Amino acid sequence: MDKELFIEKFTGKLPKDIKSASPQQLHDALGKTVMEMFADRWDNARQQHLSKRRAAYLSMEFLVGRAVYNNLLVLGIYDEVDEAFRELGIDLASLEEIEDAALGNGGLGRLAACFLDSAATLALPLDGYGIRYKYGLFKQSIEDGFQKEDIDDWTRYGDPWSVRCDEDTVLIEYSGQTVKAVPYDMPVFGFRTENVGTLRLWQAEPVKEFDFDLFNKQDYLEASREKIYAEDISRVLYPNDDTDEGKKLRLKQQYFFSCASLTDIIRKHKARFGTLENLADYISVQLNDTHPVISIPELIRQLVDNEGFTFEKALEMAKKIFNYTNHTVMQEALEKWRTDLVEELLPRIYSIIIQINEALIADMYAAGVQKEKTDRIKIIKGDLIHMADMACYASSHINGVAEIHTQILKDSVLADWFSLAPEKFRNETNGITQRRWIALCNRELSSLITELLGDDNWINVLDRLRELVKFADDENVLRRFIDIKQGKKQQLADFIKAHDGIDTDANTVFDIQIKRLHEYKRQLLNAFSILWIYYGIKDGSIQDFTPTTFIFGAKSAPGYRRAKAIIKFINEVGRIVSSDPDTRDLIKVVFVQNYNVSYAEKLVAAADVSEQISTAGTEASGTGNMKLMLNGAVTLGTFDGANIEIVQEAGEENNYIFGARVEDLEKIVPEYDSRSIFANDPMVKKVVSSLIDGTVSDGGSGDFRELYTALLDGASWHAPDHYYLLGDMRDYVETKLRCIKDYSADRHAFARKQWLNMCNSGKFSSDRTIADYAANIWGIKQ
Ligand code: 26Q
Repeated sequence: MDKELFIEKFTGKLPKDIKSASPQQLHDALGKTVMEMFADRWDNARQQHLSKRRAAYLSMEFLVGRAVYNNLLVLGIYDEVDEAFRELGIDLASLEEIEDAALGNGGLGRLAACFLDSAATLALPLDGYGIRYKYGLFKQSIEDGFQKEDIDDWTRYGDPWSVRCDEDTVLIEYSGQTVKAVPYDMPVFGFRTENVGTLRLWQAEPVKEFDFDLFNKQDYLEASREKIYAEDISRVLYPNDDTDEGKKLRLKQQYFFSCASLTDIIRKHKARFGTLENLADYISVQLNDTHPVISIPELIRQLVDNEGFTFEKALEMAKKIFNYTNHTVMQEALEKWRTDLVEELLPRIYSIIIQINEALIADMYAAGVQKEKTDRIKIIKGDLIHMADMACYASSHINGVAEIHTQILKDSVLADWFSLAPEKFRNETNGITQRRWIALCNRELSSLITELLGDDNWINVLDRLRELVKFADDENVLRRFIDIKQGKKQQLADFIKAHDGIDTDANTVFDIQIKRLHEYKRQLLNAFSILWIYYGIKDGSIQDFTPTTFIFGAKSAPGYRRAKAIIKFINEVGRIVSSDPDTRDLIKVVFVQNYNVSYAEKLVAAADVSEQISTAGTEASGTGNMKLMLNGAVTLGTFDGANIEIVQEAGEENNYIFGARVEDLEKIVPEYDSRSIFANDPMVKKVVSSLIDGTVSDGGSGDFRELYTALLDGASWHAPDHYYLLGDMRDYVETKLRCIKDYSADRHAFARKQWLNMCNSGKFSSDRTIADYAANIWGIKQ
């Protein structure tokens, strides 16, 4: 980078008195400068992508987080820009005030962002398509222990990392409404390559801004109606990451970006080839869960209605073009749309879905499939359209996101489809990008790795970390590793103090659980274990407990009552242990506010222990587990999702695994009686009873009693203790206590385990995942 030129361009965009510039102004000027500097590179890469077979990743969520630091890092100009800033007397760290782009809920959205990073870095022609929500995932604060939500206006101070492309606007038609989809493109810079991917996010706008006739007739509200109604479509990200509420606006969102993206793909193809006959040879479309599955009838609609293809030919092409990834085994999350809703909003799409359904039934008949089975897998069942069945029927490849998850898909969730088309199924174990999740967020540990390996090409080839296994018994290296971890813990403690106003002690064990709040992820079990330890210290059954800070970061869907009650409960447990002089120096509970990508970067680097405690068989994969491992944390977890593969790579002896496994649960569940555990294990009884015995307060809402009842009596929609908290509790606490004891008993032996986790995390690079998708699903090349 030419530093002088950079400074000239950059300062040209700032007020004369640079020191008076606000972080927002600095960010805007920096973003624009970098975008200018790399505009040609991006242009070239775009042309390249269009010249060969390429893939498109369709996702309702891209949880990209903060762009600025990551872009500087991957462009290889971080240090130079940092230096230039210092010469100018300004601080690069002040840009921490810039909002995260939280255009996703959690794992599925963050995975999409990691995939784009990896594909760009591997010089693969992959581009993302999604929605440019005006408001991302809500901003969370904690008040009196309760979650409060506020809007997340992420572009409040501008968005220098996007380019609006009016010329590629698409018109989207619903019955009774037409809106514009205007694309905003974000560059996805590859690391050490000229390749740049594009994330194209569509924004909804009215065809007509304002109706002057109505205005003149003094109907002011009506004059702006069309605008408001259009903009509603991309106004806000749905904050649910599980249950399908079947909301009309969400269906509109799905159709909005599916139609816009396919139109874009078709336009570009036609511009290059003048025909669509060879479309399937040049494009592969990945459907990120069922959310974009309406793309299937939409592609067929465009081919048939606009391009003169027969339905049969269009369906055959769709089957070649689409692939489907499933991210969850929860039945509630498999999307189903009411036929009358789809018919009312998208009549033509509805008629095509009927045709696809008929084609499916005819195919099954011809193949001699029994009627009962066809009835189970057909797309329209009763008055519901089953999006996962449509995806399975019209996709070339179907994949799960970890070995165990893919097995569960084959055995149960999609068993009928597996029996009909086993060749379509693949496993693609998730991964994370090591650029953001260590090189950027843990520069200290990265420097040590680079020094020991002699160069930094591990940032492209993460498997090279294995070469560091030999240092596991090197006192000196371990000492430095421990010091780095200590430094990251102190940085986190300082940040928590500044951000949340809470004191923590970096000399304690940092035990961290960060993920969306869900019953199946069992944050409640973690809270119970802390209470257990508290009571154990009080009654003397637990002695010499090593001081530990239990850190939680999680957002609950705003309408998910139990999850919100669990947040309050965690904070109540925190209050109890901190207000008791017997424990206040031993246990600290911190629930950080507004956990997001940027907070995650600080938390993963500082963790000693990674809590991954979902009920076996419920977490499809998990990706936070990989981030914590990569930064040298041990996993305290169940045999679930990618934990299984983590332990396979890093060794069971270097992690802390507990609890029932899927095969155990299959036997246990039919006869499971949480009440008998409650009655027979006094400590289980004591901690669970705390929900209702006056120990803690839910502010009079009755929510804690509801949690209690759910554990012991169940509810109309589930059996008692559906997620097996009581069953796993004793083993969990014992394993946790052993883990914490190991930490203080021999800090070096524990650091050795942590080190070995880092060394063996190479498999979990999303570079590996993406290389596999590229070779085996998309058929795209560098
Ligand atoms: C569906 C219908 C209506 C409204 C919302 C939804 C919805 C939205 C988001 C359903 C699911 C999601 C997100 C799911 C998700 O993040 N799953 C996670 O995906 C990760 C990446 O594969 C896995 O690692 C996690 O295990 C899985 O929970």
